[in-house]
Amino acid sequence: MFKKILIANRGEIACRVIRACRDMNIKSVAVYSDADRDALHVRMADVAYFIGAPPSSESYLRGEKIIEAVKKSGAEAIHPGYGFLSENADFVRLAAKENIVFIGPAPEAMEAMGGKISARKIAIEADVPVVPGTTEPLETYEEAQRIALEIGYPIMLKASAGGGGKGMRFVETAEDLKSAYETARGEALASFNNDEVYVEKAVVRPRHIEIQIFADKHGNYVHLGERECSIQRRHQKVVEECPSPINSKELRRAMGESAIKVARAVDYVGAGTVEFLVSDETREFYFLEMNTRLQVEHPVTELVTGIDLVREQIRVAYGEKLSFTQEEIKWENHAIECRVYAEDPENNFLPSPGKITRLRVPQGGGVRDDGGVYEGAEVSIYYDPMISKLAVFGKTREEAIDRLRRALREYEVGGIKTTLPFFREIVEDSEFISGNLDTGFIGRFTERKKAREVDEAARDLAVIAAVLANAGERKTVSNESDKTQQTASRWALAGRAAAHQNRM
Ligand code: MV4
Repeated sequence: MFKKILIANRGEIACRVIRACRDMNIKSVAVYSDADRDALHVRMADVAYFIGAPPSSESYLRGEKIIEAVKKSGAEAIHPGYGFLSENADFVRLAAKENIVFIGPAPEAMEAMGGKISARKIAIEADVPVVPGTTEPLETYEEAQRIALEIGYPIMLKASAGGGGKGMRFVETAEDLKSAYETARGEALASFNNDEVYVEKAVVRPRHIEIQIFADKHGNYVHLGERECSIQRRHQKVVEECPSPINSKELRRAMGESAIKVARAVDYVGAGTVEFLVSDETREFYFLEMNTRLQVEHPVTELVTGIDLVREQIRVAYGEKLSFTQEEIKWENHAIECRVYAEDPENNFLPSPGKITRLRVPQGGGVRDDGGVYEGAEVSIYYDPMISKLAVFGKTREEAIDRLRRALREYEVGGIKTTLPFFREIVEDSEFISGNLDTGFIGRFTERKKAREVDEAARDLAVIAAVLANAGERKTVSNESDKTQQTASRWALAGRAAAHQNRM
């Protein structure tokens, strides 16, 4: 086995990988920027190398700096985590030139799945269902018009290089096409330096369900089931679970087989995720894209299958065969994960950097917290403000939700704002509890929350009005006007205080 691995990442995922290394008696090497001198991953690793200034472009994205650290440290392999260089084919080639093992797929597989149009073509050739639409970039607006009419509105315009919803437009009718086409292309060019867009038929109320796959260098392919990731805010996942509330044996097997077909088509090696849209009405599924990395939400799959995905990544990269067969994979229990961010849910989820003055992490049965910070640590403005992933499991989805409520109640973070209060509301939401999850969930949830707050404010006002009116009446019947007025204003104050408390 490898003796030393460099982790080309930071935050919780660097800590997660360091833990796997330690479990396997492999030495870990961290890299860090100026902003991360005191970061948890640096403290946890066996050794750490400084790689540059705080902006990612001057540190965690500098391939040559990281290769230099690998050579100095004597590490044999690089674990890229997610984000940063994890899907950068040129970086994989740079490592290969220096005889360093990249823990992930070959650069060709990465490139084949890098563009959405290219990925769609591969899926179609592999006989995997895709959403009806084009397999070439649109040349002109007129072409978009013709195709949209052919497949029927509503449609989606998507940037081939897209991600995070950039360059993506939902188009309801033909009237909206022209401006949507132009803004999608403009946004794609500005964001990805590539203005290729294509058309897909819009799936109504889709669910986002993805399949975890794994392959070794000996041609063995397995799938580890699905993750439901339909709860997203601005195209960022916030809650993920396994199994999907709409899981059935048949759907899992069909989606799993399709995912493996896509992976085989590019000779995939390692951990990968194949994303699908699933129609909530018909349960039909359509290939969306493949992510050629370990995903943020991998813990829910680990909790349900009992497989350590990072350990398996390391074994496979070393050349070992998968440690399990498809038949040996069993799905037990139900797991749910919340991404805890240093963001203010009361202020449009604005990042809330700063010093963590207090940290109490939930513990006990069925709880796993993958964190990247400690009490006293700083949350920097330079990177993604996710501070931890709180994952729980229970025998059933209901039990998992109860566990999640308990864990969220135990969780305390001081000094910065976090998304914990937002999750405490989600776990009480009737649609969430019933598993009625689709891509419109957060929108509807936010509307319900607003309506509730308006209701509460109206009720508080009614209480205050009633108290004041009552005081006014008493004033007219009695003649102790001074005393009554004092009583009335005290009641009004109490009313306002109660109203205020209600909203906390
Ligand atoms: C779609 C879609 C409906 N129809 N594609 C793709 C990337 C993801 N970030 C948003 N995507 C969507 N693609 C077709 N043909 C609806 C969405 C979508 C969505 C998907 C999953 C989770 C949340 C979402 C929120 C808005 C739109």
